[in-house]
Amino acid sequence: MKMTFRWFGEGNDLIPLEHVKQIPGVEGIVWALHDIPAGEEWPLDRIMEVKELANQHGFHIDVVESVNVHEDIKLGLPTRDRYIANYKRTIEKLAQAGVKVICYNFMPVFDWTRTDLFKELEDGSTALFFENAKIKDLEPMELVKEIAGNSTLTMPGWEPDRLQSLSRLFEQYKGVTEEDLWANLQFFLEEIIPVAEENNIKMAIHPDDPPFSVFGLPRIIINKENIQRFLKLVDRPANGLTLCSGSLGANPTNNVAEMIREFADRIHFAHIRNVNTYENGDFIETSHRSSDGTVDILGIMKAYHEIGFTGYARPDHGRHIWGEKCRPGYGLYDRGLGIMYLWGIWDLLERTKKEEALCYQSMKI
Ligand code: CS2
Ligand code: MN
Repeated sequence: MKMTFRWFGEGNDLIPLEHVKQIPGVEGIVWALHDIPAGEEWPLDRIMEVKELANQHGFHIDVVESVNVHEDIKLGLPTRDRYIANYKRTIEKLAQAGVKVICYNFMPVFDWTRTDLFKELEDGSTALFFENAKIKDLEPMELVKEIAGNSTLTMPGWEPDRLQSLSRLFEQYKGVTEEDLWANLQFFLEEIIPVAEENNIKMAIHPDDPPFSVFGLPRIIINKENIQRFLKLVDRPANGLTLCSGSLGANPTNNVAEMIREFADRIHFAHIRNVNTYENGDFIETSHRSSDGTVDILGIMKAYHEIGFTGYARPDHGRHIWGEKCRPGYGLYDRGLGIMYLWGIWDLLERTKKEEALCYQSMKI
């Protein structure tokens, strides 16, 4: 397992890379050019700047999260060709810089969706929260004010350019069914996967967060059956997954450990985090500890260990603790704690495996 840490870029992240370096075992930063609008080509000199900076701090830049997909591609509009051509050129440039995995998502309009960014937990920490009843009463624009208006930093998935055209986008998605979205995703994959292959890059789709329809918009990367279908759209290793335990775990019927075993060789990037789900459909993000939420983090780590996972991983979101002023969901402290929890489990699994092998050997003698 190659441990990484999401970092938003110089001047755009409140966490210095020197501090990230102090978390044990972090090899690389997960990054993006967050100011480039979806659909535009990423300039090589900007990519190289990030690489240089990361390398100076002893990090690699193997994983990009995300190269966002323009809405016209998801909508299947004729204008998609231009955006797909740009996407291909971005893949080529990222490959030139040594990038190995590109994370992206195919969620219409909104990326991750929550109703509160700073919901207080019993211990005084705060975390991202999704309130099912609240979302049903909200207009999309009200949610945007609640979310984007509550953060001084631009959050991934809530970029101003995306939100400006919100009402037009909702108009455009009227009548777009899940099957339409599948067809548009297939078209996109058939175009870009060969380019990814030629450039030795693995594409890794992020599941929809939450894994069910919000505001009546279609969502398709939501459960085991749909992921099986996704992988067959273009049945090649370069067409793979970012398996996000927190996103999928917001639906308690999703068994993430089982998915890890089934999709093993197609998981290029592991997002590991916990959420606590409630019967009324609400959920809150928690610490990584297994017993703090309803996602079986222990079982998930066992599954990764069992398949001999050598891909990239990162702690996903964290709570806001110890008075830290940070991006919603992306503080240093709780993600640092999360990494140590994951290493604790992983190291013990490694040790146990070695001891068992020794024991087996001595039994044979
Ligand atoms: C997120 C998303 O859950 C997550 O990892 O914070 O914004 C994620 O980065 C995108 O959906 C990936 O494309
Ligand atoms: Mn995730």
